[in-house]
This record gives sequence, structure tokens and C-alpha cells, in this order.
Amino acid sequence: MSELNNIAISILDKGKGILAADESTGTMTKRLDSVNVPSTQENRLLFRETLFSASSMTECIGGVILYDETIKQITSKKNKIPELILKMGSIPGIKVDTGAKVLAGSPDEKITEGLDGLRERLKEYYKLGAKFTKWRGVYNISKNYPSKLSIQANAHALARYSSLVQECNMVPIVEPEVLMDGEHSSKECYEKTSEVIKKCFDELILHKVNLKGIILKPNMILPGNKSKEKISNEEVAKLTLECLKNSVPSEVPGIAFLSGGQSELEATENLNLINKYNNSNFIMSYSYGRALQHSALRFWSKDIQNIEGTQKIFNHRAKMNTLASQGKWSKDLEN
Ligand code: 5MM
Repeated sequence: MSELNNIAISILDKGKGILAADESTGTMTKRLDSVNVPSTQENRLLFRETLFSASSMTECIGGVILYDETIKQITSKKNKIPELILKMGSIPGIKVDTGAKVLAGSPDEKITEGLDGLRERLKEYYKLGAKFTKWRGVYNISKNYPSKLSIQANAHALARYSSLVQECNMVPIVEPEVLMDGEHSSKECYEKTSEVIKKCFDELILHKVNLKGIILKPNMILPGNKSKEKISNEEVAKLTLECLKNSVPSEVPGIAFLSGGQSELEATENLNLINKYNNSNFIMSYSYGRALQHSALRFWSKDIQNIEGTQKIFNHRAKMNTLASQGKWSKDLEN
């Protein structure tokens, strides 16, 4: 079991973070549509291969979360994708949930599916080279939500998933994402996120998950994106730290935040302040999708053969976030 702890720590060690490149084909198609690039298998591979062979993969990216299609693809240089990631000095991981579906009994909410046949799929991914996995539960905040039912059902699924993943000798990333969408206040985000995370740990403990061998991937504490409330980055950092200190058991080695729709700069600045104020033993790093790829994707879309230029942009974002994971980022480094 200390093997799992070693994997978790090596993914997040020395300011390293995670590249969440696990967009399902539907989400990736939306991303590519937004920059007018056709969403073909070849283009999805080309963009991802461009990122996975960038130099920051060695210095900054401790792990990459892949999607089922990507983990099975072969690069232009005839390498398997997990081999390329390993060769660059990073660790391949895989998203194993099959998506969030309407929750029966509370149809305005979602339950993440994918437990049926999971044990067999995990064995296959392990053979393909995955050392860690990801499962995301989603919760929306409004007057009556998240309901007890969605909090309970998603925590149960996250725990059953985690326990199967550890049985297969991989590290589960546990991602309960309280969405930023809505008019809610930062106080409501704080309260709901605390409740969601506490319930997840109750279930993880019940399912005998080794907490030293997981990574938690939570949202930061922010007001909703349609809220009138404005809070400073310092407040975001302090609220986030307080929330996690009160809801995450101390055995958990690392916390890797999702960006959740924050701009690239906001996600970096907030992470930096979190690390400046962090007086816990948790490693606080990043597992960003949009906040690592947005500028790189826009640049790449103008000329999809400009590998070097795209990598330069991606390397910069990765470097900024790795500095932020150590509380060493400052705005002037952005230029
Ligand atoms: C990369 O996006 C992942 C979701 O893809 P699907 O919705 O297609 O399954 C997502 O789970 C992601 O890993 C996290 O939400 C973090 O991404 P952001 O963009 O919020 O940092």
C-alpha cells in the first residue's frame, strides 16, 4: 500500500501537477468546435501528442489523465501514448467514469456512472500502463441543491470506484466537483463543498479505502459565476484552505485542484495564494484541464502543424502553475 502513497506523491512532488486531458469525445469536440478545428481522431491525437511531448512534461507535469480513446492511440513517431508520457518523465492515468447522468429521484441533479464492469476495465487500463485513475462527481448549487440524495449517491459511487482502483494497484483521484455555475455566494459554496467532501470521506472510510493512496481533486471556494458577490483572491485562498482543513483527513497526501471555469490567470493566482497561506501538511497542486490548455489550443488552432509554438505556450502555463504550487508565482513572470 505504501506503493500507492509513493505514486501519489511522485505525481505531485516538487510543485508538479496534473494535466487533465481526459475530455470525452463530446467535450473535446466542443473545445475544437470553439476554435474551428474539425474534431477528427487525428486532430484530437495531434493536439494531445503536441502537449505530451512538450518539455514541461518533464519539469512540471507529474501525471496526465487520459481518455479511453487516447490511451489506446499511437503517436506519429509510432509510440504508444502511455510510453510517450513515461518517456517524458510523467505518469499516465485514465478517466474511468462513463459520465454524469440524470439522477433518478432528483432529475435536476447528476449521478456519475461507470461501476458496472469496472474491475475488468481497470485491469485492461493497468496493462496499458495506467498508474492512476479519475472519477468525477458533479454537484450544482441552488436553493435545494445539492440534495442529500445526490451527495450520498455520488459519495457512494466515488468510494466503490476508489476501492476497486486500489485493489488493482492504482491511485484513485477522487473528484467531487461543486460547480461554479449559478448565483450562489462563496459562503454557500463553502458550506456545500464541506458537506460534499465530508460525505465522500465517510464513504471512502466505510469502503476501506487507504487514504494515503488517493489524491483529492476538489473545486476552490468561489462565489457562483452569476453571483453579484466579488471576493479577493486572498479570500478565495483562505476560504479554500479552511474548508479543506476541516473536511479532509490528514492521511490524504495530496490535493490537486480543478480549475472549474476560472481563467488561466485566476486559477494560477488562486493556487499561488493557497500555497502561500498553506500551513497544513497537504501538498496543494493542480489538476487543470481548461486552465492549462486554453491558450495552447487557441494558438494551435491557427496552424495545427506549429508544434513548437504550441508547446511554448503550454510550457509557460505549466511552469506558472508549478511555481504557484510552491507559492513562488508572481504576476510579472507572466510576461
Ligand atoms: C478535462 O475535462 C474533464 C471532463 O471531461 P468530460 O466532461 O468530457 O468527461 C474534467 O473532469 C476535468 O478533468 C475536470 O473538471 C477539471 O477540468 P477543469 O477544466 O475544470 O480544470
